[in-house]
Amino acid sequence: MADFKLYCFAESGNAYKAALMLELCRLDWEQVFVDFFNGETRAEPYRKTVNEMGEAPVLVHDGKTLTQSGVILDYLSSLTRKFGPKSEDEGREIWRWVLFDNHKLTANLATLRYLIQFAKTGETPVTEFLRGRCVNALKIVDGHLMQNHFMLGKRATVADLSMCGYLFYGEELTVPLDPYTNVLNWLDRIRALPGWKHPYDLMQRAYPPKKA
Ligand SMILES: N[C@@H](CCC(=O)N[C@@H](CS)C(=O)NCC(=O)O)C(=O)O
Repeated sequence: MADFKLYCFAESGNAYKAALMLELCRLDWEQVFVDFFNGETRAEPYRKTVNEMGEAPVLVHDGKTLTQSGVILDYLSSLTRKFGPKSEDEGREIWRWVLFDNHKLTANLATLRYLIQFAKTGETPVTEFLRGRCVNALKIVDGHLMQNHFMLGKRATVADLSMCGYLFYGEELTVPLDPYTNVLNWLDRIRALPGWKHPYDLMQRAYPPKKA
């Protein structure tokens, strides 16, 4: 049995954040497939026995169950001493970007992609609104990266691993990334980290859902 178990599925950029960290740290991990598109995370057994919040990712290690990708990244960086802060100030700077990511970047990118790619809503006032929010967040990240190779400067940290979570899904996002050249260059730098893999090469896909 692997040391780390990650409840995940390949379409989840949130799960990817954790899977990428496990991979970059060369940890011994295995996937527990979450059948998201058949409603597994919303069903009672998952909420009762895996995650009361009804979400993936969930990391199980050493008798502990951790949820929320930011917390999982923080846990793994403390454990491995990789991609973590070198000082308290850096620690706060990492959390500042992880929170921005969860609230402004991932939240909007993930919801927009879900509606268009998986729920097949087509363009609606809601998708237009979400795309505007994505663009605002991307402009902020692009501006920050004008002066910095990674979010905290010269070194990749879990802030980068959190923030890149959805950006490798490319055209599925339906938000063209071409205007954000600093973001594109930063994604290239993340892609160049030893051990980097695309989400679809790291985890099993849940879409299209097999009939339950
Ligand atoms: N803030 C959470 C977000 C997790 C999240 O929203 N996960 C999605 C998959 S990407 C999920 O499991 N959603 C379940 C649902 O909406 O029923 C994190 O960073 O882990």
